Amino acid sequence: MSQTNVYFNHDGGVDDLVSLFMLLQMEQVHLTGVSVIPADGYLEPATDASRKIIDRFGQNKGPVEVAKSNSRGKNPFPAAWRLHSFYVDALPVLNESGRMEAPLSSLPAHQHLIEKVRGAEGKTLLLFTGPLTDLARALDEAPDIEAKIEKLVWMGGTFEKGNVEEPEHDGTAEWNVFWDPEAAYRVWQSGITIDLVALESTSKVPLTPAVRNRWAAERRYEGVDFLGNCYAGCPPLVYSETNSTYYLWDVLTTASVGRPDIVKKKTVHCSVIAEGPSQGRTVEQASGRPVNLVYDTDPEAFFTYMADLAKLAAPK
Ligand code: AGV
Ligand code: CA
Repeated sequence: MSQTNVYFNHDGGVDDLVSLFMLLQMEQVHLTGVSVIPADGYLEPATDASRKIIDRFGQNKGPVEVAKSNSRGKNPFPAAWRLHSFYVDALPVLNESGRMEAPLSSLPAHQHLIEKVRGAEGKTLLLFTGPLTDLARALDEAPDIEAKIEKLVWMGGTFEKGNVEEPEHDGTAEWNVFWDPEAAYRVWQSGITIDLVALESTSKVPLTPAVRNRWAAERRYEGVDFLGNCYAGCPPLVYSETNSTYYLWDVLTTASVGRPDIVKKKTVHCSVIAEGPSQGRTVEQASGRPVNLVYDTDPEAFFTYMADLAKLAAPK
């Protein structure tokens, strides 16, 4: 089977780490590298958890190197969310062997990305489930890589209500853009094709008690049990949305790489606001650059795909 080169940069949230787990189960994916930026998580536990997930659940992939980012954002994530990275890193299933074998790169993430894109045979698809800081830096340092990027699939943005609830902000932005609005602005200036998995689609896949029960009922599969355990630290949607309600933002983004048929896309011309009270907002604008907005999904097909992939992690 022909494989697609995929380079994955994530920011250590629960759904970022579950995304890595999912990617490792996709047979059509050749994972050329992983890097971790300390935005919605802390660097050490998010990096360690990534290496342990590759060790424990990367049975079908060759060695996958992990790199740490030295990028820092403009608007920090709430610590309460970032602490989830310690929880996943401590899960017993990831610590049973007592070892960490997936190689750690000595390069910072943005240079690791440059190295892996340049070194790949053919083009590479970039999957980003956190802020775009490392990509913006990579493009500044090595403009030649643009020609070798197949496209960027990014969890970020919205053209409806944002999810940033912070003083001095008007609430119009999505968090991954808000953390480093200038980085998104920079990537928008490039010629890279962008698939934008925005809140329009991710809001269709909240974590709910029903989803949890579905995983619980199939916990005899080690991979499905892993999903349930990862999300046990996240508040579900029961009555109405709060600032801590969890959606499967990044996992839907990752699933759209393996199964493009479960999402709907349309072209939108837009730009990114880099400063002021709306910083991080993505706005529709006739003069803006085109992106493929992922605006809808079929939740049932998505959750079925997710569980099916998880079952591959530990065949019974
Ligand atoms: O805005 C969504 C992004 C996704 O990449 N992250 C979480 C996902 O990893 C930030 C975020 C928004 N609301 C959150 C977030 C919440 N309630 N808990 C944790 N992270
Ligand atoms: Ca994320």
